[in-house]
Amino acid sequence: MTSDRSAVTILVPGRLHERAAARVDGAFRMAHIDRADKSLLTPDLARDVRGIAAMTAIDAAFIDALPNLEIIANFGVGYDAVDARHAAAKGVIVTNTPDVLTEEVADTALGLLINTVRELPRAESWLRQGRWVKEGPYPLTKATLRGRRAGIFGMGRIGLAIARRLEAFGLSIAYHNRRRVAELPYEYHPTLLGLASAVDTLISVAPGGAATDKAVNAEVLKALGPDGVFVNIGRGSTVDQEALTEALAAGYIRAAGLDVFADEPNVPQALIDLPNATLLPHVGSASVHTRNAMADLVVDNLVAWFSTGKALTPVPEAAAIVARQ
Ligand code: 8YV
Repeated sequence: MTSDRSAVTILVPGRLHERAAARVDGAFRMAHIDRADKSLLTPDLARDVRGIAAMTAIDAAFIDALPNLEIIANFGVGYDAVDARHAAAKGVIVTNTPDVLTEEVADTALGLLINTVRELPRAESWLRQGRWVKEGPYPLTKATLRGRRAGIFGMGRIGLAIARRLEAFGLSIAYHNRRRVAELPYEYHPTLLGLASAVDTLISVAPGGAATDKAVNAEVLKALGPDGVFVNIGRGSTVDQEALTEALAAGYIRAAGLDVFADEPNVPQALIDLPNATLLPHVGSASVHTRNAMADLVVDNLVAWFSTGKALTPVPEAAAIVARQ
């Protein structure tokens, strides 16, 4: 534990939310480098860094280059870009930003689902382009939410918040998760393919990482059927993006709504060209309100760690680590 926080060096590699950076600067000694690359560290800086506030990937080599590192505070609930297992093995705690973004991301998921099924962005373009006046009403949408069976891939906090909303919309709900979640009234499927076969609307909220890499593949997509809708609000890595593009182009499924992509911010032109893809630039949690709350939680974790020796929201890999004196 540390009594004088202003003597603690917190490294900010790359871009960080403005409010988080301002608070880090006020409470600690903040250092900045352009990216999380060990070749940018001077020997003095490498020795001094005790914490990182990160909105970028932190790999094992970077962790290894910082001998006095104690904590990596990740901006975001998803921390697949941080090598948390390696950090934990070295006694470095990793924190993320759960809860404060749950409702915002669930709201976005529902908006994206409705936009995808009812073609609202295209209908708005119809009006803006003057086609309502010239050509008449926007064509009736082939798809509807009515009667849809929703399947949620990833039943964590956000998955549950989406399920509650879908219930209010009158949809039936099933889910796939690593484990069945006790006391949930929704039908559980032990495999993703089993879930996809049982529903026509698959919403992925699953975290990134090796266990979910390209889990939503051609077979899973085809199992949704020709009226199938796929929505992704989790991570782009969980989907075989080429297979998805092919499924949309060939009509194996009806439509997809995507907030996340395999190689952000790069979205393949083939996907952009598809009229049955509704695409958002990773805005799930992106309101001023929610990003401020996430920024505060990043810094509150650092402050708590260096003043009490306990982080507020450690990720599971790091939960057992206790502060160095
Ligand atoms: C943010 C997210 O876009 O929390 C997450 O896991 O994906 C988003 O809320 C991201 O953290 C910003 O870097």
